[in-house]
Amino acid sequence: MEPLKPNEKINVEEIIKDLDKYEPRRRGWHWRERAESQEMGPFTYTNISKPLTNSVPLPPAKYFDGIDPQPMPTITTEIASGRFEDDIRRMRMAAWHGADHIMVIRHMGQSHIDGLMEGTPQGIGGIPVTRKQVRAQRKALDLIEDEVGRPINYHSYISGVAGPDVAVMFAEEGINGAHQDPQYNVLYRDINMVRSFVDACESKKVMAWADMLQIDGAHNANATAREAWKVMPELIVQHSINSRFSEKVGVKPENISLSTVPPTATPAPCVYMDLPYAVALREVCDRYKMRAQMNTKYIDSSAREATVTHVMNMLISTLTSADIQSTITPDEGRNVPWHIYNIEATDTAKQSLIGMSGLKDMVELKKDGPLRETVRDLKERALLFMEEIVECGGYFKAVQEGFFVDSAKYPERNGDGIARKIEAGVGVGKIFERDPDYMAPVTAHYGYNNVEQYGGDPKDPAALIGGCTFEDRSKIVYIDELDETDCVARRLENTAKYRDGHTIKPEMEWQADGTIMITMCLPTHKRAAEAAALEIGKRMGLVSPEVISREVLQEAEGTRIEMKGKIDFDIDLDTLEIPEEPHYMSDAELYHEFEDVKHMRVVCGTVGEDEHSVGMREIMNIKHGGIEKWGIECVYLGTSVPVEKMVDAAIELDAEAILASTIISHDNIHYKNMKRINDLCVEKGIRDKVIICAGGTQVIPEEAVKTGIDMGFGRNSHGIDVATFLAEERQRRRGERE
Ligand code: Z97
Repeated sequence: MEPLKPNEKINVEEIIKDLDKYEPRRRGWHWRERAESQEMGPFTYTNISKPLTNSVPLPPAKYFDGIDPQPMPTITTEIASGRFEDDIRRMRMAAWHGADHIMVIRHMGQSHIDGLMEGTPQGIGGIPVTRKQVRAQRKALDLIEDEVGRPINYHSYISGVAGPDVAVMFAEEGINGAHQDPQYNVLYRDINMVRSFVDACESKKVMAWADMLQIDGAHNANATAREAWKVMPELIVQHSINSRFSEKVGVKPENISLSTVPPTATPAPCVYMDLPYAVALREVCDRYKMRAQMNTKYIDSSAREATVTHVMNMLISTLTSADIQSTITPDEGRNVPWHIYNIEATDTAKQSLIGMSGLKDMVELKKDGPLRETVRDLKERALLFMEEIVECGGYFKAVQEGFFVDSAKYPERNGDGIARKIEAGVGVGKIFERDPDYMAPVTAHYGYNNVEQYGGDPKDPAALIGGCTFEDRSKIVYIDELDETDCVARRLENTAKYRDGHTIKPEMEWQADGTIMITMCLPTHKRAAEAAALEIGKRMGLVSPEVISREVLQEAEGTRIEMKGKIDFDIDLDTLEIPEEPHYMSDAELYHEFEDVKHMRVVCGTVGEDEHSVGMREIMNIKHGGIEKWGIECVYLGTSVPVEKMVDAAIELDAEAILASTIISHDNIHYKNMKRINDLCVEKGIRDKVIICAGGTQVIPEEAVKTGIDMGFGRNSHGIDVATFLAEERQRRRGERE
């Protein structure tokens, strides 16, 4: 496909064309690379990764020529809209903001489906993961990674009763990372434990062959436990079990990543509790990578509060380590998986990690005191937990006895752990011993392939059939769609008119969903505020208004409400008058013009019978970015300055410009005064020497220039507007600019 153009939408229809012929360009995970130069703009960083070729920098970067330093950790964004085609556009936005690990959340409960799903059905809370969907998204990411100039890792889940099938499909399709942890199946999906661990051998072997990064599922214990922070010893145990098991199957330690989560959040003293846990985990599991995600157990519907939790979690990542910083959507509490929150969270991660980079060069974790004591305590508890698993007869027995996700801090027990029976669960009894004449002429198979009896080579078992799908892609069976109605083609048909570049509708989740969010402060108590908000939504014409967040400002005085709703009309861009973007010179260009090229003196004042002074001062004074900032010398003549005095002062002081403020507009006196200044300058023979500008709230620039002056500045004009004009006008007069 043609490379993407930054100012053109990604063409999803093109991406899904000829998907049967698409071949992934690589396998394996990609880590960010350290930038050769740690200098960027005016700053020296300690550990930034290679910059992107196309990106959206953080908003204040505009003060520094738009630099966009990228931290070293990979940044994950989790995407869960339910329509994979809309997710493709979301991925592109996220990549431009700095995400390079796209984690596709799957439709809830896919774990229970014993086989591959096909086609592109719509999902709830994620997408049904299918070959067509991953192929389309990996193909889109190929284009997106070329556009941003950094490889992007694509990720989903190898969990559930179809784990090995999904693993093979992911290996075939060049998927770069996946969650794989048999404990997840057992504890949270009630899948038979024997089946889960046997399947995990097969899945992990395939993942190892495909060089995928494996992320475990231990974080679910924290999210599920009644008192989440109490499972800290167990979290260490779960991470250790899956990691060692994976290594034994053949996964390289550097491809094993722990899904670690700070176990608590405010109002707990969370850093005090979470930091020792993070240190203990990293010390016990020091061979592996850390994928840090934020706490999502204790979170409400306030994006502000969730963002603070996210940032505090990243403080812990910075004080310890994180190879991958996950972001989730820090608004998980309100369960609205919207584009804007993927981007916000990615920006929050980038901003925090860059802001805190180098912290450890200055701050050291104490080697004694409560930190070390708690670290030791947690490690001992984890070790005792492990020992008790062995004593009771092994992992399966321990699960049966409810060792896991118990809400007490080990070795205390509440007896409320998730207990599963060895002889029960989804897929029970579906493990069969291999027959003596069993034969598996495939690559990356766990255990013996038994190909010798048919003349095969155990080192290359698939050679017996001329290669399996890993060697010969033509053997992959690509199924396009199974359902003619629940599929991407139908959905794209329904939204076709919104892709013509002319018609738009707001969207949060899916193309043209029409969703908008409104924030309001209602001066009443919470229940009344909610009801009032819905009424406001109705009267505004919103379809299905729904309050998604409420925060008490004060019981009687007010409630902050966030409400979503849909609009049911389109906007035709062709009917809009879109004003041109204001144009400004950069700080550097302005400093150069007024400091290096030539000093500029200007005379300023409010003309006529006009005592207003605030506007003129704002334009002059450095405090709010007035023109003094760039070295322009302002001689202020005061208010109610006669026109003659303005012009005479310009002559006496050899000023290059006259800046006249004129607020009063009765009888068009403002324009009349502008004309008088211009005429007087002509009369006195200095018109070609001075630049004349006039400003005020009632000034319309087009009308102002009709009076003969050079420029007018209306409402909302600032120092930068005036300085840019003065510099450019001067350059025009020097013949350096058209
Ligand atoms: C995360 N924030 O980082 P199904 N396997 C594992 C999982 O953790 C999950 C699934 C499968 C979270 C994202 C929670 N994780 C969401 C190890 C889900 C999901 O729903 O069982 O079919 O798959 O992962």
